[in-house]
Amino acid sequence: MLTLWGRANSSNVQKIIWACAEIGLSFDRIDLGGPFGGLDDPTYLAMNPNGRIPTIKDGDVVLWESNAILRYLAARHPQPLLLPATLAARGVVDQWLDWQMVSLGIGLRDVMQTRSQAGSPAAQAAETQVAGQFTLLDARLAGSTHVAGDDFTIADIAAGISAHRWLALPIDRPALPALSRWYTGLRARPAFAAVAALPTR
Ligand SMILES: N[C@@H](CCC(=O)N[C@@H](CS)C(=O)NCC(=O)O)C(=O)O
Repeated sequence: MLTLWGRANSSNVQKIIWACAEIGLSFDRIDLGGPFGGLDDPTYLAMNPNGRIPTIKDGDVVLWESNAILRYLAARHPQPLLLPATLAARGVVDQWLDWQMVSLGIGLRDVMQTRSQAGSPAAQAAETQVAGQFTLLDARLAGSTHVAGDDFTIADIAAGISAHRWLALPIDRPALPALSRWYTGLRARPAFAAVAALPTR
């Protein structure tokens, strides 16, 4: 059985919970990080020297970095198809996964970290930056059913978790109709129920 380390309100842990639900994969989850601590435990650091969550163990395979875990799970469980077969289509999935991690995810982290100073220049700058990234995604989704093309992939899981968190924040947001249409579709997926009720903070 797969083991997943990480607290359930972590966005990066929620990506893995959602992917497992899409695949129909059972797992044991061990709370770690935030109020649970344990990130500097030598046993944990031996698995994940970066001292962050999530980490998974699947048989002899130990992996950290949430988007790498998404790629692994999708490749290991080819049904349902969460990662396209052709190199070109996989490249598009990778492109959006890397964008989610570096541009969207970091921007969203800055929004979360400045929430206690709402209205401050730092908070406003973080909100403007991340709104720009979601506007970019909205433009993409205006011409594409899903993030990486016609089909639902792990790129939708990564970006969808970020959107789920952003849309739950009590902040001003631009109207993004294509993003709204896409997010409504994600929420309607049966597997989304695995994360819908989890706290986003
Ligand atoms: N790029 C890493 C980021 C990992 C990360 O920063 N995780 C956060 C939670 S989302 C964490 O470990 N925070 C420390 C904590 O929970 O105590 C990934 O995607 O796995």
